[in-house]
Amino acid sequence: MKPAPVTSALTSARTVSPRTPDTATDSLSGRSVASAISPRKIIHCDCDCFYASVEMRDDPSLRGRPLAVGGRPDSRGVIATCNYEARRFGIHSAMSSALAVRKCPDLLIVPPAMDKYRAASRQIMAIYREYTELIEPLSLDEAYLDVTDATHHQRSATSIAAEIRARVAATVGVTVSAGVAPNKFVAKIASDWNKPDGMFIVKPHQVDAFVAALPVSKLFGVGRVTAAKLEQLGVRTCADLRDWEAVELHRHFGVFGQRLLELSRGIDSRPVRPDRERKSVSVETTYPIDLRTLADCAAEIPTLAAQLDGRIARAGAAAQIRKLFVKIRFADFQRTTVECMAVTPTVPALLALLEKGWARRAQPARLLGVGVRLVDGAGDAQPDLFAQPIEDAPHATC
Ligand code: DCP
Ligand code: MG
Repeated sequence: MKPAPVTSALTSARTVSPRTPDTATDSLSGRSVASAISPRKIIHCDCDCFYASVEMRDDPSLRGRPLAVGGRPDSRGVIATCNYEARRFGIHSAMSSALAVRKCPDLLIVPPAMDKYRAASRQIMAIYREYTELIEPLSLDEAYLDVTDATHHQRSATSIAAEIRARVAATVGVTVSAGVAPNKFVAKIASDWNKPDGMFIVKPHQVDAFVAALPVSKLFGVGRVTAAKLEQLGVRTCADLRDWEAVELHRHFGVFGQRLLELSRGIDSRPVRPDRERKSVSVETTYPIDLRTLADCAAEIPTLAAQLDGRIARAGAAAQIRKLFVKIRFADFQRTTVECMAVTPTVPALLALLEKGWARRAQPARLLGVGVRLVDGAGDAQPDLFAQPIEDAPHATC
């Protein structure tokens, strides 16, 4: 659902009040005091059907026809991604290749060539670095850029984003979609708005109206469970959420209630965290109802393992795994982590770790996480942002 046209500047006051969220980022991002009191300029860049774009670049005969990158349909292969022609048939990442071929018998599936994708990613990140040091890669094909203090193009983030898109297309041969906004959460949604090969700008005075029309499921940290709970409460859009009292939201969602309220008003003070070495990739879920038994926990492992596989693939980190771990937070908030040496996060290995961890307290669990630790110095200096839980992220800190 697209938001209503953004027409009024009257709505801006709550969202972009001069000092509120951005001052919090000051010490973390090292930004000047002057820039901290005006809205930030964040660009979220995300390549279009990244692996498939690289393949089409290298073999133009693949263009204009349904193409996927992934495993073979006859050996339980999975689709890593597909081009937009293939998406018209309902094909998407993580679908089994066998099903994809049933949906589109003309689909051509090529095997992944990670080295090529890593090389393209390095080139793209190098272009970003010409505009700002404040770059936070989220995966091989996705990054936040804080260009608040960038001096290019008379400080126009829109022009910077346009130039970056043109340069990546010309130099690397793939298209990047971009979102420009005063914070990460809005920039990320904006980059998806005109995909593929598009750009969407949300100016500070437009944030309030833009966010009001968004479904709550778009909010950072709102996964299926929270979205369903909100739906039960009659909350579908951010505008619906704004009608709620903080105390009521707290009653239903704990500390995440406050976060929900902020996000529904377009407030997101998370700084863009520049390159840190990526040390692990993980996913975790906080359950709305505690998992009472070991069997209940075990039943969740295949889902978590599948999510983890997707994250590892997106991070291009499969070759760098050295350990697996399972994290459990029990009903009494005590946390335990069990790990073992391994190079593949298989379900049986994760189940064995779960059993060990569970035995330490043997009481209901409110959160489960699974992850992999990577070899030291691995990757392209990308951060541990995959540690961000897939479902209901902020719950994990309650
Ligand atoms: N990837 C993967 N397995 C998944 C999801 C993604 O291997 N379950 C890989 C292939 C993608 C790349 O990560 O090309 C980037 O992931 P995105 O989610 O950004 O998807 P795309 O770039 O392919 O498509 P979009 O145009 O929607 O961004
Ligand atoms: Mg992408």
